[in-house]
Amino acid sequence: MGRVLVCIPTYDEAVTLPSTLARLRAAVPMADVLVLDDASPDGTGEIADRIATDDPAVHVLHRPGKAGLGAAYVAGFGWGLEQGYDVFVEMDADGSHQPEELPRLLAALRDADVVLGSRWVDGGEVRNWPVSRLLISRVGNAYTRLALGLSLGDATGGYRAYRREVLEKLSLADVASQGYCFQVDVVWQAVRAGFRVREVPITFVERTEGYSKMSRAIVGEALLRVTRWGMAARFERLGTRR
Ligand SMILES: Nc1nc2c(ncn2[C@@H]2O[C@H](COP(=O)(O)OP(=O)(O)O)[C@@H](O)[C@H]2O)c(=O)[nH]1
Ligand SMILES: [Mg+2]
Repeated sequence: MGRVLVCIPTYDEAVTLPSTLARLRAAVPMADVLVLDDASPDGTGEIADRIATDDPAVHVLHRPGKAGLGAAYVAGFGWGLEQGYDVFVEMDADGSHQPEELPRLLAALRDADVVLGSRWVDGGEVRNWPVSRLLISRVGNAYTRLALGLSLGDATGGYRAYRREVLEKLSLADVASQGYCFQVDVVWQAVRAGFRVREVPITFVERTEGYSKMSRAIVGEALLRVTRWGMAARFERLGTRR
């Protein structure tokens, strides 16, 4: 398996991060952690620094300001590639992605290059989401399947594992997506590059503390970009048929 780096983007997660880190270190002690903090006003960065002082497996990357999940991950992957990690994990700080499920994701990486923790395959589940969030996720995924021709249940989820080779091959610097369509962006690139993508069911548990950074702008960005990628792919196919 090699060296594993779990990347955790944070913005105002002072309340949720400590318990997530503790659970993660207990569930998968062999994995290192990189917290990607966008100068959270609530002091998440300092809390992460304090935890890192006591635990050499925990690292913190401080970024100058809120720039979206995608930019934080790109920076984190770059750091990890430089440090020579073999496997990269994406995980939210708020406890929605249960660290106890990570061993199953990592095991699935044995015969895959990308493993998606999936809410929308058999055995997958979402706890405590209002109908509005369930609808956004289900409709968003259905639209993504239709527009891009992807046969994935959950292309928008953010609990994942990648082999190093995937992140090396993809042009991460070209990933312009800021919000959650970063997730679609990366898996779409990975599929087109011929990597093996596998889904494993997860139970997503909505946070009980802190607040969601999901916004209309984030959904709008995803809709726009997915539509554009889908149309570009269709034109490409038309072009090669001629
Ligand atoms: N570094 C960074 N992290 C972010 C940003 N936006 C969201 N996050 C983190 O991304 C994860 C998922 O965000 P969350 O608000 O829980 O979204 P939700 O689960 O879709 O409601 C959490 O760990 C957030 O702290 C951002 O702009 N920068
Ligand atoms: Mg959340």
